Amino acid sequence: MLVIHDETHREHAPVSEFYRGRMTPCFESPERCDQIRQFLERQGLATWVTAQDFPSRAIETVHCPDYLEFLRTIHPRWCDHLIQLGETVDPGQIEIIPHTFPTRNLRSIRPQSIHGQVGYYAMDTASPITASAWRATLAASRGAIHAVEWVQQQVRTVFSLSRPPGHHACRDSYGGYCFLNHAAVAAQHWLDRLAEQGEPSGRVAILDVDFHHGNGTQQIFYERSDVLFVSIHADPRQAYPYFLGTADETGAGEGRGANLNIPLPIGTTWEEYGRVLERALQAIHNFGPHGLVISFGADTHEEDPISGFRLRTNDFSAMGQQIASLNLPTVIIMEGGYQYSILGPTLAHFLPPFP
Ligand code: SP5
Ligand code: ZN
Repeated sequence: MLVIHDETHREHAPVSEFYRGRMTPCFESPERCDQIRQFLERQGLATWVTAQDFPSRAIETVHCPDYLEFLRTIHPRWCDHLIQLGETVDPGQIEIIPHTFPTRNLRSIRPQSIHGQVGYYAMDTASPITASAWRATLAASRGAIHAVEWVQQQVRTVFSLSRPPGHHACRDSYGGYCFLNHAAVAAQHWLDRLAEQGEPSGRVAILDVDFHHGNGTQQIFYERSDVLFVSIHADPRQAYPYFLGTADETGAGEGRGANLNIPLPIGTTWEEYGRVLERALQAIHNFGPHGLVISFGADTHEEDPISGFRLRTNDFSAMGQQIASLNLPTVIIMEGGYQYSILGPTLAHFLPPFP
């Protein structure tokens, strides 16, 4: 398996997130990628490639300019603000977390205040912005773009091993540890490349098998017919992101019918998961895409500390086999998964069925 990886992610190492009314350790850490890399290396399962920069407009297409400007500049601006208040600041130690949000009864207009801006673009208090969040998330999106370049070169499957994850990031908001939506970037870059190659009516499917609903990916493509979004996830009545991900969200406008959510209850085992995966794959097959992007989360594993499904390590072989039987050029993007010890074994079961 060709695996794209870049060490830049290590610079983004958030220490704590605000959760359940207190600061708690952040599980979304560099150790996640380290564990997977070491395990795949030891098993001889990967051919490693470093993420490179390719000319692409995909990030600018799926995200808003003001949001990208915010992500790029917020950390230094926040540090300057603290210095002006007379604080002694070590930027490497500063993590930004919002405290006020433009909910329904306020006006959702980008405010002047730096505190207001963070709340304006954030969806939760559990996604700290570190000094290197922008560099790391940009490197991860670069990996996704590079992965698409490889599947254009006759490589059937490419895995982009990266973090922070991406599927909760919307056109202009961040959350769930995600800042740029790498799966959306990959799909967009793929369509752009198909158009360049004389295929203006290209189609790409995104299959999201992370435990959490990929609200960002859904939002980005909700009104588009060229991208089918299919997600199997914990019922939002029981799990993050709480406010999106029900089965009646099927797309709008041109995108009507191009969004399929399959929510499952906490406690779901492979028996039920494998059945609904068949349904998801049938929908992708019917869509007839040129390529497939997988948002892969290892947080469906029974040992994940923040989730609630009961998949076992072996089940990921079956999952890989089922998805690989679609026989499509495939880009796999790393999303969640927080039990460090099972991350390597889980990927080592999921990846091999792909050609
Ligand atoms: C990509 C992904 O899997 N994001 C998941 C985001 C879920 N965040 C909401 C739950 C936060 C739970 N954090 C527990 C950490 C304890 N220190
Ligand atoms: Zn997740």
